[in-house]
Amino acid sequence: MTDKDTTESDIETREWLESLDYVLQSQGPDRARGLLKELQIRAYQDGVRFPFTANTPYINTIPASEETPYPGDRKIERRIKSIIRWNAMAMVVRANRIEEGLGGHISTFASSATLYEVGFNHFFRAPSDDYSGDSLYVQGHASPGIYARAYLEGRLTRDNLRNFRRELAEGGGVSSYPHPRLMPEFWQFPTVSMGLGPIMSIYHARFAKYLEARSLKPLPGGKVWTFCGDGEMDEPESLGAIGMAARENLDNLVFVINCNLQRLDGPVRGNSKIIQELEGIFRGAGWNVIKVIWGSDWDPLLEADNDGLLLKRMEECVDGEYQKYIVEDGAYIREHFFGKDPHLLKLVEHLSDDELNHLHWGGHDPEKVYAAYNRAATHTGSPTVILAKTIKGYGLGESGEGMNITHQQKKLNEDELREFRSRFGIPISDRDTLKTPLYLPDADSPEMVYLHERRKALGGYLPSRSRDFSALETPSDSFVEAYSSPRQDRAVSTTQVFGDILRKLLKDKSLGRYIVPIIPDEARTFGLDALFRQVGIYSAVGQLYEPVDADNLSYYKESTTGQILEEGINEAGSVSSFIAAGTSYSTLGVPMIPFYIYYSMFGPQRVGDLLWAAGDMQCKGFLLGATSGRTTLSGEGLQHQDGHSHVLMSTIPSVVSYDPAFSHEVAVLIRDGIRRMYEKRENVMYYLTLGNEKYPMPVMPEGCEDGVIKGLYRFRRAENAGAAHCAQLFGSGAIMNCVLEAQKMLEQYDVAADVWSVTSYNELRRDGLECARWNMLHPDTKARRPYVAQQLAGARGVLVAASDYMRALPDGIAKWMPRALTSLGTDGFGLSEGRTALRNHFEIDARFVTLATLTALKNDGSIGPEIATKAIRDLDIDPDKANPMAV
Ligand SMILES: Cc1ncc(C[n+]2csc(CCOP(=O)(O)OP(=O)(O)O)c2C)c(N)n1
Ligand SMILES: [Mg+2]
Repeated sequence: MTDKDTTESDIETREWLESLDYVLQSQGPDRARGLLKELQIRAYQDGVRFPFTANTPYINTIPASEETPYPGDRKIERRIKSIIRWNAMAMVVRANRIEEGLGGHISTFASSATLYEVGFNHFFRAPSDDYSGDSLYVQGHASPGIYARAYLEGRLTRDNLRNFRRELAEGGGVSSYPHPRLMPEFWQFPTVSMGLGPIMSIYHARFAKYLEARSLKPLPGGKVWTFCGDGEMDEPESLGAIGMAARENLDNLVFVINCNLQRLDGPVRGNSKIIQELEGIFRGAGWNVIKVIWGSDWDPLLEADNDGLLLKRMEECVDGEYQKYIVEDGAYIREHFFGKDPHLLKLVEHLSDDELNHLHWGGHDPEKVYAAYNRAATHTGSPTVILAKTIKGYGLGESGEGMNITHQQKKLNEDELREFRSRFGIPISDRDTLKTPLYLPDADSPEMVYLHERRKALGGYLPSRSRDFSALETPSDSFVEAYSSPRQDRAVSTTQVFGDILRKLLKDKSLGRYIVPIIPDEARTFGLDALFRQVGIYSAVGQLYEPVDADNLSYYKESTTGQILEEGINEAGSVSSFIAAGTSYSTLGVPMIPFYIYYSMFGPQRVGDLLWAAGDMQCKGFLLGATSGRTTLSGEGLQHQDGHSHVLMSTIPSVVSYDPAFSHEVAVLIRDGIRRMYEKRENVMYYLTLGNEKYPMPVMPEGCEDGVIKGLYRFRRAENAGAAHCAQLFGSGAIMNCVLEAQKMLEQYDVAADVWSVTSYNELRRDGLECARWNMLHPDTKARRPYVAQQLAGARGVLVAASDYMRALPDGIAKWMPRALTSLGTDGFGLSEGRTALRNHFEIDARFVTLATLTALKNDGSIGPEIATKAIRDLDIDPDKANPMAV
């Protein structure tokens, strides 16, 4: 190309742009859009192909001309924000002076102070008599800023802030991050495990719509505001459900992504631009995207950018360069950013280096942030994401602002403290500054008056968590009676029993409407497809088609008032729904009872962190691990056979877990769960494993309810009480049948064995640990006896336990047993085989229970080794068989 060509194409470009300007000015954006579309079609017809882009130019989505005037007092708001900035910084610095390594973060809130403050002053509405209240998912590491505001509001004390990260200190402290379990009247949502806030908030917003559709939401409204980090968006959970949010038109949801371009180690996307990348992803998913990139002082420059050179420069710079402009001075910005083109240099020749250095980014400009929030708050039809460009460590001075180390910065030196103080105008003397005191303006100062007025106008203070809800009624005794004497000629599985119970509960006059069945595309596997017709599957749009199985009794019925949440193949989403339902007693003002039924293998080992967050959130509800048991689920193999979910569940303190064997046990436990969680209002979750092996269910032994709940009861005494030897056998889940069979086999070896049903090793262990602790702390009083020890006090003979789970479970209570315990279990990887072969492989069938019992008798000298050897022969056990634990 010659110079002449360049000039000609420049002129041509300008002419086209001027035409566009003319159309825009004279006929408005709709006409301009139509014209561009026409052009695009014509070009396409003529063979011009456009590369795919979901992006808009790298400028603010809302042009300055469309901004609404700022309704607040900018000056006072800046003062309030500055004081909050100072106190947030001071609490972290002080904590680390008291105890080195106590941690805390300064730079996250420093970058997002404006994002929060505009919200607190103008948008975040608290619950009131006629409004459900907004939900705030705060970036976990920004907690000091939220505490600092609550301090000004008088909701936290000076001591609370001084004891940041020292919750046990005198006067009470505050937790490191948002933890509803630790601060149950303050925090609602635990967000610090990155990625969980975004996905939980999406399902929370959807659950609010679900409750509305079912006319169960007590109050209207309630926006969900989710603050996340740009680095956090790399978590698969952060983006994993955004398609669902768009599909469900969640216009009650606003994501605010704090794009400070940095994460912990360095830049989020040094070589490209995170805002553009996220814009493409969210627009592609159907979200309303609002970019807040440039502050107001860039407006005149963009206005004067007639030839688009500034925009071109903005587009070509990568985040690594933008980060560099933060740490360098104005001269550097002039040379490296504007210096690329003489026209650009001319554009800023009226600005001093200092002014160039202080050109703001959008996320630090209240007017730009306000415009974005205002549009998000009024937008309908889809969720909104605001991508706000900010500076990590804003205001922390040279060693903090924009530096790669800033995330970890917990200390400021003397100069930095003074600079921070002066920059934000905190009225503290030079000498006092070094002590980093918390600063509280007088109660009647304009700042304090304004701050309270604004919150009053918005209904009260946030974040704030409610604990209250009206208790639900526990089902009556007849609920269990229905399962106490089942038909003996019919074999059923515990999954079927559960299905029956669920159907009954859904029909229950008082409880029915509060039940939320949640299924990740496995209803047919669990025989629950009849529920589709009975209560319908929730869909925001109902059913726009005639289902192929419309003639069937249990056809696939979708409905706007459907009760089932059918989440598709999505355990993370399903657990998030479970959390939304199980915490709605607090977050949405109505106690809902989720029953989340799933393949037990894809429980805690797949979504353990979300379940941990559920515990933190004081979630209630029932988790049903179906097709459980490493040998009970036959054929499926290594990646399906769960022999350890009870071990994993035992790590979550608020989970109460059971491995029931019989129908009466399932009924007793579900009734007890409703009683504890919804009548007594305990914030625990129930975990029940369910099997798919069918067998006739026995008659409920009289008086066993207490034992079922505590974890153990004698199910069947030996019929050969006068035998030479004794044993106590313990069984759980489907393996109870193997144990009962062994009881019979042992008769041939002159052993009288009692059989116990162990519904929960975890509960027995919890009780044992509690007794041991109490006894340690009260040596001079009568020692408490663990329940298991009490029950086995008079029991004679050797002790043998077998379950479809790892030996760690029975071994966990062995020390409270009267004698040594032999445990059988399913340690090792699974394999695909039939049930019988699997139980032989894992050495837990009736033959092995028999052999283990005889071995224990041999070990205590009751019988000779020849009897065990004979049993090996009688029972056709291969002593050289493969070791299931070998890898
Ligand atoms: C699941 C998980 N992994 C790692 C961390 C540790 N971590 C805490 S903050 C952080 C960086 C956060 O960066 P970003 O999301 O960009 O937030 P910013 O502080 O920059 O606003 C990391 C890696 C965590 N909290 N959670
Ligand atoms: Mg970041």
